[in-house]
Amino acid sequence: MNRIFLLLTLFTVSFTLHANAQMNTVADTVRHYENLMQTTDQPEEFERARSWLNRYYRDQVTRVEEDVPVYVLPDPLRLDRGHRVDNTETWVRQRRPEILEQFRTHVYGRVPEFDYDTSYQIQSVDEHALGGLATRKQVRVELANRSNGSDATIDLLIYLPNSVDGPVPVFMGLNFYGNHTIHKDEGIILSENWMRPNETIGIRNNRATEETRGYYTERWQVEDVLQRGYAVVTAYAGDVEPDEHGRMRQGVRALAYGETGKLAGDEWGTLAAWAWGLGRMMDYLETDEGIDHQKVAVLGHSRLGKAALWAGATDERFSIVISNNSGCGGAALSRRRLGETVGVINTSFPHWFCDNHNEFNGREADLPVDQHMLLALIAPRPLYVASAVEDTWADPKGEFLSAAEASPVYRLYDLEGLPVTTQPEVDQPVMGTIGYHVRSGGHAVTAYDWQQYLEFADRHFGK
Ligand code: GTR
Repeated sequence: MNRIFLLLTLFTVSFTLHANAQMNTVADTVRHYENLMQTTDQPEEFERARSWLNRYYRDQVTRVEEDVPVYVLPDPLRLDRGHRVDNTETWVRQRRPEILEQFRTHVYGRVPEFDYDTSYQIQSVDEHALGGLATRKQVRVELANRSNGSDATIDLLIYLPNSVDGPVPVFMGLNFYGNHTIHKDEGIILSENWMRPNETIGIRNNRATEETRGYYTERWQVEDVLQRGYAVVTAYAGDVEPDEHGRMRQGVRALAYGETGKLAGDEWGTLAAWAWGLGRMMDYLETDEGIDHQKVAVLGHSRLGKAALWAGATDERFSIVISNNSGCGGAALSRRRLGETVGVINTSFPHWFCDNHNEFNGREADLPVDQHMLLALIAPRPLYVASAVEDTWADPKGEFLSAAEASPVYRLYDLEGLPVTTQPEVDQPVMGTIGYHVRSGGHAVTAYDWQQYLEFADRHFGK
């Protein structure tokens, strides 16, 4: 009997030791690779660390509600020192800047100080575009930093509705593969810039081909938007900065660092660069007499939805903010860890966030903020969050809850945030100062989504 007991004890002890040793090995490897990703200047080494970590974090991804951990969200209406925020003045002067600062330091990164000059080149104007429906303008925004010799250009495509005497309200957003993808219109200049590989849509050798013209017509609904009296303004996100790790110096971040300058851990990633670019597009709109720059709705899909939200949070000139299926790092609550997680996104797209954000890989609960606070930064301006039911990677429920949890900040302004407290049924939009719908179908922007955005903008722009 004693011997059996001894054997059992020995077995348990050795099993526990072995398991602990294994756990240590995994934890050590994670730490080692996390460190390597931040410090190495060897591309192969970086890639080895990145892909190992990416597999590691992907293995932990959950897809079901039952696996959502118990979590406590930070309170948008409580100052870091603990005092409750119960008026808009304290919100504007203290709490809002506190939250912005936390997002800058730990999530998107701050834009450093640098000087630059701006000029605008009108590249073409056609007053009879789209069969006379619109005036098409193409404008190049030129940005240059004389002190370090770097420059960047952003090519704007603008459609103004001919049926309305200006100035007109606007829907503005970045696109994934060039301005010419949003419509078949042959007058749109084909982008010559670097693009992410995408054979299916006709990107060859990292460049757009004619095949891609009009590929994303559904995502933009140009005719409908114009017929409703709105202008459409877009630019290729890759003009602002190419969407690939290591290409920072080919976009606007080069303006700050030139060829050699180094990025600090709390300085901007690509999402913040895109958001900054949206601000430069807005600068142009302020100079265009055809545009009502008090009525600019900024919108974006997916990664560009994340950028649109951060643009809306940091630049209060955007008067409506729309997030389409923005998911992790966008509207969805990070602490739910359903679908894409912080660890997965930082190792899939290591250039999107600031380097400090990596500290929260697998540690969402330690973030001083969550994404409902990003949405709250948009208050009191109208905000629309759209999900798609099959887009589980973006956690539709997490996007909804985030909008609901931003509502108390809207209520501080005596505004109805989101008019409901439980997630509406599929294809049942709700519209307060915050709007929300979960559309049937998957990760996309569809005519249905646009109908809601137009309706929402009509209401808030008083049309
Ligand atoms: C996915 C990424 C998402 C989302 C999406 C997109 O690969 O995991 O965060 O941004 O891309 O932009 O289409």
